[in-house]
Amino acid sequence: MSHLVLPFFNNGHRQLAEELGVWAEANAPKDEPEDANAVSKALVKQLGEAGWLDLCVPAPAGRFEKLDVRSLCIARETLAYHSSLADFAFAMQGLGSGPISLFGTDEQRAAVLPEVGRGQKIAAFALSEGKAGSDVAALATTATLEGDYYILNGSKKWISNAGIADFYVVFARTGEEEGHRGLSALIVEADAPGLTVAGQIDTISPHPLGSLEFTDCRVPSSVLIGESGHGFKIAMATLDVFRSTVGAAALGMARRAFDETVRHVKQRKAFGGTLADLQITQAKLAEMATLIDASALLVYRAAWTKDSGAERITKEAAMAKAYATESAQEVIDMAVQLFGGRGVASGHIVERLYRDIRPLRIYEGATEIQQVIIARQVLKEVEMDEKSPATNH
Ligand code: COS
Repeated sequence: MSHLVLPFFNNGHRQLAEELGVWAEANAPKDEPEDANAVSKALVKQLGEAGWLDLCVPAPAGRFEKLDVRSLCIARETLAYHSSLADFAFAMQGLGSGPISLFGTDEQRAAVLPEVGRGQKIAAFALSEGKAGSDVAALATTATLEGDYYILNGSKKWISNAGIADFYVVFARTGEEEGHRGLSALIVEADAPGLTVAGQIDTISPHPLGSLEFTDCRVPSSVLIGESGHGFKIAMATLDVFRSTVGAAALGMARRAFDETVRHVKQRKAFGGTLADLQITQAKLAEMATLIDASALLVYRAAWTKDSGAERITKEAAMAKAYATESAQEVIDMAVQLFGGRGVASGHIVERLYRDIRPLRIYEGATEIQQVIIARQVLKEVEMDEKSPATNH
């Protein structure tokens, strides 16, 4: 991880990368598990006991006063290098409790975050629905205030940790206004009456994923996070923080594919030498190395910008997520190609990475959504420049 010498980082970050790397090498699953739910649950416990999940929540439950996005990124990059499921287990503790960390009251934080940070409570972020994935403002699950309770009705789909989570941060329509201004975020315990897990979803990269059904699900009004009607912005601000970490996970996977490939091409005999002697191979290695370094710069630029106090890193995080995930897919594809037949054999490390990287280009906002976000921010910046007196001579 040569980028750790860059001025984005301090010695604490470098030490984290080294220590977590040693831990992951020894503890992360080496093979794809038969039962992803059970292994994920065990990984949360293991990560918690080893003290790594305190990066996912702010102090006093966590290690840092505010979430340190560079540490989250280093952790995801390191874990994803070894196991996409270990990375997933870590990441979901952060994303699932993120709205509480960023917008919760002291009471809400105290009730949830210490256990999330110790791996004793599993968190989940319940935003997507069957008919509202990219278009968050179209979500239809309702939360109707009746006295001191919200009554939830509707369903959620593609929810990571559905079935193993202890609580869900649920985004629902509270109806203050139409569209994005009528949503709120609520903490719903997994055993709330009226909440059922409506099925697990199998994917090309197995991890806990499923649907939720709310039927007159009654929760106390004290579970509201932030202000009523501000759910859309809470979701977006949480995603701003965690999207750069998705880029970091992609970076870890790309790096693993690259390292495996370099080892392979240096020893694989072909045409009287090794694959590495061929200029066509060298061109691929050059492309892979450059995509990886460019991704690292974008990911850690976004993380550093947030850690340096920026209120929003919407554009930087979207660039990091889109570029690093798309580049990692390209890098891993080149790795598969250079491994030849072995690269597509079930169970080979690059075959697994080829499947593991794919969902990252979709979840937490597909690449096309990141492009929309980047373009809107760029246009907004140009508009502001045009209005600013300094450029209006
Ligand atoms: N932080 C704070 N506020 C934000 C924000 C952010 N990152 N992004 C948008 N907002 C605000 C806007 O400023 C706007 O505020 P006003 O009401 O004051 O005007 C409001 O939110 C609506 O924003 P926008 O007009 O951009 O909303 P759209 O409905 O056009 O949707 C996209 C925007 C497409 C970007 C959003 O729906 C999205 O991110 N979709 C992908 C969802 C996703 O990641 N799903 C995966 C689920 S987790 S696995």
